[in-house]
Amino acid sequence: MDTASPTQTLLDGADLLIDALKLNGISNLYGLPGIPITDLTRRAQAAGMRMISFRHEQNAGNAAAIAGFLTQKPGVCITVSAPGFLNGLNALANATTNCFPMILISGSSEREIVDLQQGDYEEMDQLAIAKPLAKAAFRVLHIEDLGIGIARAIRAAVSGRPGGVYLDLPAKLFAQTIEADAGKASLIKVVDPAPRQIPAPDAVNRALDLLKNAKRPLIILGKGAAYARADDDIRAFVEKTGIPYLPMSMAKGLLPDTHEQSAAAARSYVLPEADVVMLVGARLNWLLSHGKGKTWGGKSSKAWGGQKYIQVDISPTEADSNVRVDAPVVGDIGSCIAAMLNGVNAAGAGWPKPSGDWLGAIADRKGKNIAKMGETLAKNPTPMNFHSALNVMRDVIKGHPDAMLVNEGANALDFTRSIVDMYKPRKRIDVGTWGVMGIGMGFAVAAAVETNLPVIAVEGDSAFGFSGMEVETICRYNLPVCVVIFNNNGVYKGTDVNASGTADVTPTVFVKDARYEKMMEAFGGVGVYAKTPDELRKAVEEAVRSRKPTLVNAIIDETAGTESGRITSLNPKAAKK
Ligand code: FYN
Ligand code: ADP
Repeated sequence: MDTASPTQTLLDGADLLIDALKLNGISNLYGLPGIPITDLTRRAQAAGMRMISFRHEQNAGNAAAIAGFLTQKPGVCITVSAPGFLNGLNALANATTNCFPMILISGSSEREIVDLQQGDYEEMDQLAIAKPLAKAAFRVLHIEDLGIGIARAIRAAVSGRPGGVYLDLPAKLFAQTIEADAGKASLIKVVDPAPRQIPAPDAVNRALDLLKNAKRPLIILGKGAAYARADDDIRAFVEKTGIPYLPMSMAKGLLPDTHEQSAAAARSYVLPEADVVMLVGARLNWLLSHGKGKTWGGKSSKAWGGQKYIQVDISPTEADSNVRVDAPVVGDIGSCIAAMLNGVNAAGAGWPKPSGDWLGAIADRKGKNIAKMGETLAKNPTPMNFHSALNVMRDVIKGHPDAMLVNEGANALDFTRSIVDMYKPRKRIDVGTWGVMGIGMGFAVAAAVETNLPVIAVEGDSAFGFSGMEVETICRYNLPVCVVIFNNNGVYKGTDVNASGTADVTPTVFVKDARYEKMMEAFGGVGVYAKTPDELRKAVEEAVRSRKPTLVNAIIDETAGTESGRITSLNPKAAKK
């Protein structure tokens, strides 16, 4: 900050950017300092913002993205130019794919030199590269436009279908100055950044009619429903209609997984049998087999199963993306569910409950699956397998339903999803729409920073490797994060052999009996080597109690695990010769 005259103060680009973010209620930044944003990160901290500094931009970006999901405010990630920007871009693309509101702000090199390709320091046309991977992308060249740039970025990130926004800030901008009064006057406090979008009454009635006449209705709740924070109305709608529901992974806990209407344990029964399916903030993408094929009772892999669909979504173009949607309800989930609930309430006792046959058949299938799971969980093999270790994690989360659960891996992901019940909304955060590995430590840091609740990250040993260096970040900020690594010595499992006869191990195998817990000890946290369920339980309980950064190296049978977990069919092998 310079003094232009005794009466007028000058603000520079960094000052104004910080003021613009703070004016809009953004108080946390995730990023990594370097040219040209080093001073910005220091000054943001000095100005009262929480600047969480990472070891790699991808992890900072993932942190910002999940902060957006957890708060409904855009999570902001700040990076240096070209390589730092590209590292953050992975997270931005993932945020866009998952509908998480996020803003990636990257410093960039001198426009005149970049555009003439004259070989500037970290030269790259970042705006052009970000565009196809972001919901929107903007560049600010003049300090007078910074307020507008931030306002546009915020609106683009959180309005309608949320997503990732890129904001390009050339280095020169940070040094530009403006008189303080003019600078302040140029800022915008965004009014109503995510306006409600009220569904049309005829669309609501069409959907209610379809649901009312269904014989075997099913509701599928997705992470859009979790994001929308319409928890009470969603629960009331499910309970008043009596319709069974299936939670997608990050919608687990929106209603407690132990709810009697949950059909999660009868998934492969309800999908093909349902006649009307109501999707709430869930897309009919690969995770739902595109609404087609054997999963849905179709006669071939591309065949429609005959279900009719209601789709509640904020994006008008989502309907019909995979199969015909008979009743699209376009609007924000809070307004849509409130309108539909009004219809159900108005019908009162006239609202038809699903038939006893349908509910009975689901209960039957559920009962069998849960009993089978109970038997598997009761076993106590040596070494531990995924089930005996997850039996512990299931108890821990039951005892601490407010704890945040981060989850990534292949088997470590798939088994955790079906074994560990969630009891409250937005407590489970995971690999999402892309099934991406590497979200773990970034999500864990942001979950701790944004909620101040204990965080437990259940990680496959391979998945952990993508962001493992951030255990230093966890220790540096003394965050209440307990990382539990399910260590079976490799990707999927640790027993593959190199068929070529050379000295290298096979690509899926890691160093045997790696001592991951020492990584946490190296930075002052607690490391635990756990070979039994008792040791695992004690370590995680203690971590939750003490809130000390902890890493538990949970030793799993290296023969446990299947290739690609439950999505083996997506990992084709060449036909055997
Ligand atoms: C579920 N199940 C249960 C329970 N909950 N049984 C008993 N008790 C409980 N509480 C049953 C459920 O009915 C299924 O059995 C089975 O457990 C698995 O349930 P899940 O996980 O809901 O279903 P499924 O088929 O795995 O779901 C498909 C999917 C899912 C695509 C939505 O696999 C998924 O989210 N995958 C993401 C994978 C990913 O992103 N991986 C990262 C890349 S790994 P049945 O009904 O008998 O089928 C790189 O290699
Ligand atoms: P899942 O992976 O859990 O099935 P998806 O990411 O596929 O969830 O789907 C989320 C859907 O939710 C997207 O289609 C998105 O447009 C929608 N969505 C996100 N936020 C809202 C909201 N506030 N209101 C309505 N729809 C929303």
